[in-house]
Amino acid sequence: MVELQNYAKPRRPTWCPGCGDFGIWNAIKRALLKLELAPHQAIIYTGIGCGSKLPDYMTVNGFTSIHGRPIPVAQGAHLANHGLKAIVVAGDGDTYGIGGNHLMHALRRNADIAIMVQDNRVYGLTKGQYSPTSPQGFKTKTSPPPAGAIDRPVNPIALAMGAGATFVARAWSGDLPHLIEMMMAAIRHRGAALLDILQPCVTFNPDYAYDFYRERVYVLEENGYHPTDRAAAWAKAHEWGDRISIGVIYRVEDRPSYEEQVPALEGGPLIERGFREWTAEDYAALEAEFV
Ligand SMILES: Cc1ncc(C[n+]2csc(CCOP(=O)(O)OP(=O)(O)O)c2C)c(N)n1
Ligand code: SF4
Repeated sequence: MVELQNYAKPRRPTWCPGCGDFGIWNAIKRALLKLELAPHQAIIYTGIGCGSKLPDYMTVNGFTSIHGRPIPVAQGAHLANHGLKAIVVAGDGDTYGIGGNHLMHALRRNADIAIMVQDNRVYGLTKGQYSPTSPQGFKTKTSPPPAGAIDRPVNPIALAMGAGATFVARAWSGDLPHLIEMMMAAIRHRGAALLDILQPCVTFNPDYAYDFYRERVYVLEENGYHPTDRAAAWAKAHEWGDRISIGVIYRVEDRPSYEEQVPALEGGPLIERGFREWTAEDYAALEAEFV
């Protein structure tokens, strides 16, 4: 039987005290445990960012890609071994900025990956530049006063719905039981799941920390909300201000994943099927065709 300590590692996170990454780190271990996924049955792909250090601090398969690229790396690796649960954990800069193109295509393909975004609305690791989800007017070294950030922020929920996502949810790192539920639902989902996790960066974005979210968030599941109603979900996607919903905002249940539709994967994960030795005749046939 798997236990919580199976995911533990004797290494202390270097995150600032109070960082929301601690909640995400605690929640993912518990979500894997509740799903009875042993460390060798899942893999966490990350990019580069404060939060992307997460697999360093737990026992699980991990793949640190480069900034903005964990999604395509996960998609490729998942084609080779779709028997392993694929989870991407990366920052808002990583996922909605430099990796935004990859996000869109993974969602429309319904690639079987749970994408969890540590959305602190700032670039943490590189010391506080504004990010795609930073509010207008946010003043940083790259969005200096008097105007601050001029761009309108990305709306992750509407972006994902527009891209054809079949699972779109929001959680926040200060509500651990609910975050665990959302992570479990995202991992269980058949196809691509986007889970936007509101996460305080207490060092570079202190105005959007614990008090801000605690005063505003409410749980959709407790309010009779049905995530299969697209029109209601679209309206919910644009609710942001005094009230911020957390929960599954939109879900399509009957669409097959990308991997389920790839004919070459019908016989099971490629990695388990061995490799055929190439003969001299195979090479000769290839040469005759292309040279
Ligand atoms: C291709 C590339 N561009 C830029 C960087 C520099 N860089 C590293 S992390 C980062 C942003 C981190 O912000 P985010 O992804 O939101 O994660 P956080 O640190 O806030 O968790 C940037 C711009 C890089 N490492 N590689
Ligand atoms: S800089 Fe921000 S995101 Fe990075 S560890 Fe510190 S509080 Fe967390």
